[in-house]
Amino acid sequence: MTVLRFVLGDQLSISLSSLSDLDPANDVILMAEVMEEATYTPHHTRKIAFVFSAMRHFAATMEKAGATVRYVRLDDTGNTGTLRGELIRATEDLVPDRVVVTEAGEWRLRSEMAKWQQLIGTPVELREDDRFVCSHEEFRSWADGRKQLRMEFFYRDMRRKTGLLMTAAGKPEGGQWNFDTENRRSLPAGLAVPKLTRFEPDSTTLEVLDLVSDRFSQHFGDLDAFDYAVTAEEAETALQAFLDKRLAGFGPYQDAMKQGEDHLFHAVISMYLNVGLLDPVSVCRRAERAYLDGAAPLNAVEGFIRQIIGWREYVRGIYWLHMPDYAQTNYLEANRPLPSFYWTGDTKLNCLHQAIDETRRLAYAHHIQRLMITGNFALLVGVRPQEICDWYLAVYADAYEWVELPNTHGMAIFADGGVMASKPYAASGAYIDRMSDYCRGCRYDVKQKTGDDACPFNYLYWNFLMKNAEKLRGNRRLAMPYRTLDRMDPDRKASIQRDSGRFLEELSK
Ligand code: FAD
Ligand code: DLZ
Ligand code: SF4
Repeated sequence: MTVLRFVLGDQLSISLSSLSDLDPANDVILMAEVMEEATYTPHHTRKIAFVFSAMRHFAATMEKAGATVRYVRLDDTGNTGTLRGELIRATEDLVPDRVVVTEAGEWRLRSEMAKWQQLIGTPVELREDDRFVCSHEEFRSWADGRKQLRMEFFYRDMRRKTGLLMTAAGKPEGGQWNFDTENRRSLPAGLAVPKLTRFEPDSTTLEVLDLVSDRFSQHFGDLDAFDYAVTAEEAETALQAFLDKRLAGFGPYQDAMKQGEDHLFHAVISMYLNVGLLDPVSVCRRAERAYLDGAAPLNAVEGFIRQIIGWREYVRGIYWLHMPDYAQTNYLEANRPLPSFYWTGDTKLNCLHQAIDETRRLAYAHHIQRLMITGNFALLVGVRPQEICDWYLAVYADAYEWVELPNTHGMAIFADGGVMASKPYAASGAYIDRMSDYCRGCRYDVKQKTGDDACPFNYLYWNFLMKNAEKLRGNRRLAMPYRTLDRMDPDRKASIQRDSGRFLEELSK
């Protein structure tokens, strides 16, 4: 009895639900590099290379373990270019008794999967993706009846469920759930930042790099000096280097930004977690161990674990709870096209230039760059939700809609009207100046509030609050800025509107 087990490019985990009862003697694993998945959004070339190389390495690992893999390369003759086409071809060739597949992470593909059985006329068993702490069902029942779905309360439940950083008495380690008051510091001058571990491309990766530079030359992003981990073992090495050298600094400096330091104290593991090369709970247990061994302080370890069992699980829950309608909302009625410099980095606003340039080089930018630089700017100038979401989905190596969309649509641009965030993450230049050294190298002056040389974030921030007053004034967390606005001198208000009008007009050209 042959079972065809279809494994997608972000399902590269030996413990995957669709492989749990693999019979290597009879079953066939199907994996396919297809144009449709590589182009449904114009993915960064580094992301395509990473996914294809990791897929090829995973197939080789499975074959070494005795499994039979039908691996379809992008340039193989007969490649239909779609996952459904490859499924049809494989079922016609192999005539399996049934197909087993773990549900896709993105709504687009998950809803297509529901039609596969009818399409091929063979039973298709869709299995839950159990590489997460919280199932769809569990999130739904957590959300049921709650007025507000705040991450902090969800996170506490995930701590209780996993037992991570919990005492024997069932209390949070250190007597608090959250140590962020000890975090969010700016970088002290001269602080040395450990370098990231590089992985030299092997012959498989080199072949993929040639393929990608040949077939996707029109896509955004640099492919030079590709150095990602592409196997579970390499991802494990990358994680270990983070735990040894950067975890202790993760807490205090997780919101800091510095020109020329692309990763600072971040883990740089999201792309590995999201394709399954690392397991989220194991990663957290390793960080917890570092705390228990005295190698990293509690504020850093708790903050790191919160990102994974808190934020990562929570955004996935929100996505599946509200899709497909979630992607359609536009609470602030934002209607501006995405400025073209998001694709080139060609802007005089140095913070934006740095964040976009890093994104182009590495398919990576850390959270605060995504939220408070590119996200904040899109929020303040009112970029159309779909255009900014499509950009984030395309440009980051870790981008899959289940995690990208709530972070962008909800957290960064408030297009969901507050499902995710209790207020818009809008900030003026003062925040960027406090958390980075970008302003020193900028043509604009962050201290100036109005006029040609003033930092555009300064007037755009107040302009945003004025423009959206009807929708935002009632938000208690914005009471203070609205009080300041109400007391503001009318001349100052007029110059804010004038400067913003001029800037936005220029942006539209
Ligand atoms: P670290 O800062 O070291 O954090 C450790 C891990 O925690 C990450 O690897 C990630 O798995 C998890 N994590 C941290 N913050 C979040 C979060 N807000 N949501 C989900 N997981 C989180 N993350 C993605 O994985 N894919 C995306 O497409 C994505 N798009 C984003 C878009 C916007 C506008 C914003 C503001 C954030 C986005 N994030 C996304 C979340 C976050 O920015 C990245 O997970 C993080 O920058 C990855 O780098 P790191 O591994 O060095 O993370
Ligand atoms: C991201 C990606 C890319 C670039 N290419 C492929 C591919 O050729 N074949 C494949 O099976 N998966 C690919 N992926 C990952 C899928 O896009 C991902 O499985 C869906 O977006 C669902 O999360
Ligand atoms: Fe960005 Fe304003 Fe600072 Fe320039 S001055 S880097 S635009 S915050």
